[in-house]
Amino acid sequence: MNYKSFSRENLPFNNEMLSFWENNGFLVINNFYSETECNNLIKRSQFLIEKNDFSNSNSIFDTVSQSHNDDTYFLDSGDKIRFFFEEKADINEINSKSNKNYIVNKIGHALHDLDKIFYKFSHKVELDEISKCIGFKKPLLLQSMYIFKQPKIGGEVVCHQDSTFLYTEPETAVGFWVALEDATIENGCLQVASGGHKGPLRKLFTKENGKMTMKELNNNPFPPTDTILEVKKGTLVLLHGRLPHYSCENKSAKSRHAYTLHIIDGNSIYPKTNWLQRPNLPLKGFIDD
Ligand SMILES: O=C(O)CCC(=O)C(=O)O
Repeated sequence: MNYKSFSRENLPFNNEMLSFWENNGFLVINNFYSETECNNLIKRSQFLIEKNDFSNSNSIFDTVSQSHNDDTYFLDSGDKIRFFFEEKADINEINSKSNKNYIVNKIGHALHDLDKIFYKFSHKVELDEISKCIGFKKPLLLQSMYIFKQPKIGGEVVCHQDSTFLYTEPETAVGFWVALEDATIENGCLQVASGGHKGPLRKLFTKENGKMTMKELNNNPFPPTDTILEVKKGTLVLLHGRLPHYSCENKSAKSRHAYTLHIIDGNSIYPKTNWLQRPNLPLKGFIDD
């Protein structure tokens, strides 16, 4: 499906943006971040990788096999900065030392609070305004991820709804996804099921008896991901927590770096059964109180 994108000049939301968001469950805002802001974040991710010692790490992030789900390195990462590898990367001693920038699939999940460069990128007054325009009373930044989609080996992100993993009562999760490099069909851009946020939540990733379980809530298949979001560097994409979305493997020679931030409303209940818990790091809004 073709879709309309909007520009920074349209902010804060006009009526057309609001009705696009309500009807489709996503919204694309071009040139939201400058080239320099994107480059600074890319450089920072490289710095964080260089600084980190990977010799004892082996946590792979793979949404196909979901092998990370029982992994305490992953499950304890909600209030930390942790590094996860590509499933197809050759994680050996040499690559873990001298090819570090190529083997990482993503960094998560509290970059927005713990790193000063990511903090600045994430805590923006315009993001606060957008969240209020789409109905948030008390936006809280819950999770951040730097996703690399490495050339040739960048893994698929299987079709999912974000509320499966970041559940509140009532459901409030929204994703702010930023292209740090041009995202195309070749390097694994986002693909969404336009309007699919109006369907039910299909699954819930929940802690039961101390173990994470993927519980089926509704077995209706997702509608097809009919909209390919090929976007330029600096574009911001808003994703409703119920919107089915996916990105394919990157078989091309170009990486597809992206940064994604998920927020919830502080006026909702955040159950203890969610995988992401931040016992030592209270959630914050976009702007300092
Ligand atoms: O960047 C991707 O490929 C997937 C991102 C995603 O699923 C999300 O931000 O919720």
